[in-house]
Amino acid sequence: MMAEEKYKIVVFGAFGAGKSTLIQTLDPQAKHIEAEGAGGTTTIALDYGRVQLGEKRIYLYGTPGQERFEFAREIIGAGMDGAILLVDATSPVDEFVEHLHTSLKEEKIPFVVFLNKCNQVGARPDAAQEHFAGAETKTVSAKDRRGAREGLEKFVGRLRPHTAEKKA
Ligand SMILES: Nc1nc2c(ncn2[C@@H]2O[C@H](COP(=O)(O)OP(=O)(O)OP(=O)(O)O)[C@@H](O)[C@H]2O)c(=O)[nH]1
Ligand SMILES: [Mg+2]
Repeated sequence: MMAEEKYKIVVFGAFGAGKSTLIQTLDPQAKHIEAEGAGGTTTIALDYGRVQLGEKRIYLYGTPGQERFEFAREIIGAGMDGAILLVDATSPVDEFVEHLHTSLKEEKIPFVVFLNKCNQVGARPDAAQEHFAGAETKTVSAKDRRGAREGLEKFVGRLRPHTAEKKA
């Protein structure tokens, strides 16, 4: 039997940054718990998808972007092997995104910053990149499967697989 490495990767980011879109693009069969929100749907619990990259099996969890769901983010994030901080590059980095960024650093979670919506007019990935200086960043569109897979593969390449000692 082929050895399989497992990874739990959690996607964080502000309301509407594109977390659900990213997971749906990476796994078209992804599942999602949502509600009607202002101007569309919003994640109220989580997204869940799976991606196979060679021998690596990636379990992807998306978190709600609204600030009041901090408790959900804590539960979904428990035992993660790595995180994607998904940032909307069409708007300035705000306090909430900075809070997510600081939390990942404080908890010493390996993370990559995906600068999203780079296919959209008005995207300023350069400004966001400057903000996250020192972190691994990648410009993406959550709608572009190839770029998203590439970014995920590169990031997971520097992680250690999931082990039983971590709480799931
Ligand atoms: N142009 C463009 N639009 C995007 C991209 N990614 C997401 N969107 C759009 O942005 C909107 C919000 O995307 P979602 O994936 O629902 O965002 P989310 O981060 O899951 O939002 P919450 O669950 O409410 O926190 C949707 O209308 C998407 O179609 C992108 O790369 N480019
Ligand atoms: Mg969502």
